[in-house]
Amino acid sequence: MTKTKTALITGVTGQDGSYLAELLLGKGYHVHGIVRRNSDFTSKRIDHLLTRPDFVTSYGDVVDSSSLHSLLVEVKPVEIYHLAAQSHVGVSFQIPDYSAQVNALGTLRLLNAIKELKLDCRFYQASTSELFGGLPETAPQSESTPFTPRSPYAIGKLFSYWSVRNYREAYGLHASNGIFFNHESPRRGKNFVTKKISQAVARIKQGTQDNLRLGNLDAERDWGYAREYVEAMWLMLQQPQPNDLVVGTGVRTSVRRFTELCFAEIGIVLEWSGKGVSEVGRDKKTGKTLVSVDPVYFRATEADLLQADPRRANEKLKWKPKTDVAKLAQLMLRYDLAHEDYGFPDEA
Ligand code: NAP
Ligand code: G4F
Repeated sequence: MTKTKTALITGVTGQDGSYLAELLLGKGYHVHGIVRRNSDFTSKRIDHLLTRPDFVTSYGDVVDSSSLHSLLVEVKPVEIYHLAAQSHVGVSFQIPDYSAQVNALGTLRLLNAIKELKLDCRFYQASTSELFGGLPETAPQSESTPFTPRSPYAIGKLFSYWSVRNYREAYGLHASNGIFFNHESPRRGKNFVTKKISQAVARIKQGTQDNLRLGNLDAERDWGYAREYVEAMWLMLQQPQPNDLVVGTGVRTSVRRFTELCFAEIGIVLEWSGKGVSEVGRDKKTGKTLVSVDPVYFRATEADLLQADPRRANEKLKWKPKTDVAKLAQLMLRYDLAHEDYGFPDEA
């Protein structure tokens, strides 16, 4: 009889955590999710899983070593997916110390607990394209592109990246960094740019919002679909050897273009005029200003251009994303037209 595998997910209430939990449950794993204490429930993305006997959650926090240690002893996972983070780059400029506590030291705490407990498990760390810093001259970015992090978020994640490599080399842990480029979905947090745009466009269509204020329209990102990307996380832990791999689509799109794609879904063609903070996007038919620039969303330092060179991961994992950015904008917009909040069934 084969023994059921138990996987532990930190950040299970987040976008990726919820998709990963679904994927692993579908593969027959027992899934144990770590949930941090908040002033209210944050389980919207996993509510549909909470009644399953093979899905369990416990309170824990990656800034609390004792909770991590106790959970590892109790759960004895064979795979750990460490997704918990203060994941907002812009916000990390406002709470740099906390962002480092979570994004840098949180990983170290987990790695060290695994080492101390001599736990026989595989470890995935949610690394990020933000490590590259988005300098246009380095694009597209691969595993061999130098790291030039440009935010407290990215600097914390760089510490985590090297901690994973160090524990792998020093103690032989099967620990991997998934250097993932941006991935979005209807479950994306509402203060990330794609979801902010798709939700605003849906509300404009429904007459409950007037216009949309954005920051840097020129920033370019390599946007994929989160539901697909969690499979690459799992595949990384199925490899005989741990590795650090870049995962993305290889295609870059500006914030301005993503905005156009969403408006096109409701039949509006945007016409842009003005420059910098004076730039606006108007409805070509009516002339109404629908998009304007608000410097409050600018970052002190920006990653201008992130575009993956994902060839190594495609080859090693035999995996490629299927959803392009136009399809992604469409599925997010359609979801937001039908739902005011997360909830299920969603985009499937
Ligand atoms: P997300 O939706 O913001 O989810 C973050 C998760 O971390 C949430 O479950 C959150 O809990 C939890 N968390 C935050 N602080 C915590 C703490 N101190 N202790 C325990 N849990 C904590 O992020 P995501 O988009 O799913 O991303 C998952 C991971 O991948 C993150 O590490 C992110 O930095 C990384 N990443 C994401 C992308 C992307 O494009 N999505 C790309 C590269 C890397 P609450 O629900 O209570 O807030
Ligand atoms: O959606 P964003 O906030 O995502 P960002 O900063 O690229 O970070 C995301 O992807 C990373 C991987 O590269 C992850 F590691 C990280 O955890 C997170 O998931 O911003 C995307 C771009 C930025 O250039 C930002 O300046 O959009 C620009 N932007 C323009 N207006 C805006 C806005 N971003 C936000 N959040 N809100 C705006 O109004």
